[in-house]
Amino acid sequence: MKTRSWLWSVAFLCGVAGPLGAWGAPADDPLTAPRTKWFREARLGMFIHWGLYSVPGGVWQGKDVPGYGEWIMSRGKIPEAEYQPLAKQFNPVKFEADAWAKLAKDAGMKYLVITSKHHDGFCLFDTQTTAYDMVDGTPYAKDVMKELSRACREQGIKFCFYYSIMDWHHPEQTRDFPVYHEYLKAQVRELLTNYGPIGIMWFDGEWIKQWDQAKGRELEELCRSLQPELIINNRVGKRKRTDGDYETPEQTIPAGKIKGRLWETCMTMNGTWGFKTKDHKWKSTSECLRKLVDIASKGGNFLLNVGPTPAGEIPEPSAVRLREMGEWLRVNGESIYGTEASPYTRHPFAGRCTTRGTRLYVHLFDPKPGVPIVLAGLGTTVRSARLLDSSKNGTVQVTAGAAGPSLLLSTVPDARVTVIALELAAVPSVETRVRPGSDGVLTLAARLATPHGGKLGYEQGKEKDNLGFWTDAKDWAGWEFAAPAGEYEVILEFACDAGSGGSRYVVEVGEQRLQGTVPAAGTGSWTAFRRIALGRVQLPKQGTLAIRALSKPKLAVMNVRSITLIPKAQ
Ligand code: FHN
Repeated sequence: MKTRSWLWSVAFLCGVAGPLGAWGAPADDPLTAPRTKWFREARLGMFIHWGLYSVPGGVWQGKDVPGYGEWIMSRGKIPEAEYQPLAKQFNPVKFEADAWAKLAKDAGMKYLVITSKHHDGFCLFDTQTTAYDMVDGTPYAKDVMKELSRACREQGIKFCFYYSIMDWHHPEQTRDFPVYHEYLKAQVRELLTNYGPIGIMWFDGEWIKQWDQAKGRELEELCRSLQPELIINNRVGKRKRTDGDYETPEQTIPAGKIKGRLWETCMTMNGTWGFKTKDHKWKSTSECLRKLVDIASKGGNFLLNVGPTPAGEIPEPSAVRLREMGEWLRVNGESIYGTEASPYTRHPFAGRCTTRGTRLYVHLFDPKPGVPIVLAGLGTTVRSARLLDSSKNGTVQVTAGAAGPSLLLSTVPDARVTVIALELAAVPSVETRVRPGSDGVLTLAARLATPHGGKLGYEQGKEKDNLGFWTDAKDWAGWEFAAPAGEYEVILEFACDAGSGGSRYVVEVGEQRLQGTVPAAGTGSWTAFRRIALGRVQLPKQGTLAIRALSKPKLAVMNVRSITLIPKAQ
């Protein structure tokens, strides 16, 4: 054990302050600590799943094996004795560490996380703990991690390790865990000793029953004692909010910011982490960019995966998308890197926002020239506006309005995501409460609602400007409002396909409830909207109005375009 780590351990045991807080936890706050500054600004990283599973590429004995490519040993029920010989075929003669690091750089990625050891137990790094590794076990016989860590440092990319706690290869992982536990710690020591400064230890496979919170804490303590600047993900423990430095939602983007925690969404670019020869379900560059923007608008990072081939090449469809993302970021990156989350929890337009002090970046998805975009609820004065992409010499016209400033584009430089930088008179403040118009009528439009649940959401385009996909009766929608207190008539504007009628619903304001039933015959189609008076409510000066389903006998409850509240005096 290196002197330094021994001292840290002694210091820790004597209670001397070090990089450690309570047993393994950091002494600092990851949300503000200097050691996490690069991560909080990075926004985009490359995930790499590469190993023996890349050799079969999802096919075993001529048959397609379902599921992720890196799970082929398990999903294909391949005996260890038949899987291990793959090491003798793993000879990535086309691997070029510099090319991988340069592609990450060209993609605008600030860090790279690679599988040092995945669940199959094969080690891509040179380890003294087993011969089941790249150097002793393959014809390639070189330490690819040494090469890649060097290349990343030369490109200014943070080099990071993924490491699986679960290990299908080590016989003691299931039989005599303390033996395997020492093996695991010895390997983690090697990873944090032999490859220079490491940005992140990205643990995984923590779900095994032999792993628990205490072991997670001990592993954190070991990692932080070896590299005090290291960032560790929450899967070092059991993914509790106190485990590691940040949360790791996978293949999904949270509905909003994760309060009190740094976070990073990891996602495949097609349908698999590890290489599969037959998986061509590639996300488009536009989808990847819009996911990056959505994640940045909620203050998170995007860890986007590539699964290299057994020969050591990054699949061309991945490389094309990464280079196109990099081109977009070279023009618009100031609206992503180092920004803070949007002031909106619900964006009243097709797009997202990020902020930097008094600057508000408005990211528009597929905007149309000459069609105004209303930043409803933005109460801060706009001083100036400019397109980040000046390639089309476009202009932005800003008009103040009762609901909020509106933006008018003369041209659209990039339909995928067009970014407008607004200089404001102060830090942006958004009033998300819906207010009545000058006529006193309070119109709760679908685009201003907050849907709750996994399916119900806002639909826009063609004849759609409504809440739709209400296929889960537990989903509901709410509006925050501010209006003069008093009695209002409630008008619901809804549509329902002929075959999906009969649902019962309720509109609630505080304790007041107005119930209704969707006609059995619906309204004719999902876009044949009809208005119906539900009754009267007493509105408080501000509050929440909710619409919920009480029953859903068919496919979906209904589509909702708006709920209008007309003051009694009218
Ligand atoms: O089982 C792994 C999977 O193979 C992949 O590595 C993902 C990436 O985060 N993690 C686990 C599934 O949660």
